[in-house]
Amino acid sequence: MNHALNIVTSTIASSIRSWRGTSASKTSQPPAKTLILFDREGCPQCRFVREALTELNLDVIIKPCPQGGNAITQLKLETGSSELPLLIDENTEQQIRGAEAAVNYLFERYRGKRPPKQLLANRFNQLASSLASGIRFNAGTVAKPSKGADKPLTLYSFESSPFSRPVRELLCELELPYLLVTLGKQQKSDMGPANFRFTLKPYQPIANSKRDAFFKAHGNVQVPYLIDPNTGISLFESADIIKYLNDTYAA
Ligand SMILES: N[C@@H](CCC(=O)N[C@@H](CS)C(=O)NCC(=O)O)C(=O)O
Repeated sequence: MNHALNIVTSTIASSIRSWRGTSASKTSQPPAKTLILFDREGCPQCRFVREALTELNLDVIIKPCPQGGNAITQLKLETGSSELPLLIDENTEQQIRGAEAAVNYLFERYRGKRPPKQLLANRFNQLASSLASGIRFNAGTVAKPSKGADKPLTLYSFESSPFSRPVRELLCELELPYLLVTLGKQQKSDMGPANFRFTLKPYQPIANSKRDAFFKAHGNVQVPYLIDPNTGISLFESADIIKYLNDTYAA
């Protein structure tokens, strides 16, 4: 797909989901062990869990399970079911299947309260999430021939980011596991693109946040940002990241 069209349809997908997965909690503490999510980017149910993870400011290791890929076959062999999403929390030794159960678990465990109803897998939200996948032509659903990667990649992103979604879709299609570092927006001045903040003052992320660490390392905060330990490459710019992933990993 042409990149401009890619970003337009991705923006529409985020709008259909009312930009859930944009804001991030200022108070959540990261768990000792990173959560793991068996996920399919284009799956309407999985989206609710990723939205919750951004809103709770929780990072997660994504194990992509596109249709027709090896990972979903392996998951079925190991757990007896290929139902997605599957959330693993090694901190509490919990395995939670299904979006509603996973979103409830995450909010209760990491926020001490019930999730907002917009993140629950009710009929209205399921319809909206299916439409969001539809407008993306169900990208991030079916496996593409891939060379695979030895080590997991790292992607900085937040769920509703229109520029990050096409990258996540491709990582899923290529079945490349990755650490998803969520950089949701924590204050008004985090809003907007990196070069056009909704503030007149110099941009300053909240002190000691993940955004602050990113800002100190790069002089700004912009997603998507990909780190590939397999090749030593790190990249900004969604179009460049997509080209890199296709050139390096598509078989
Ligand atoms: N040209 C860049 C644009 C990336 C961009 O504007 N990303 C937005 C999020 S969708 C961003 O980083 N905003 C600043 C922020 O979140 O702090 C690309 O294609 O990757």
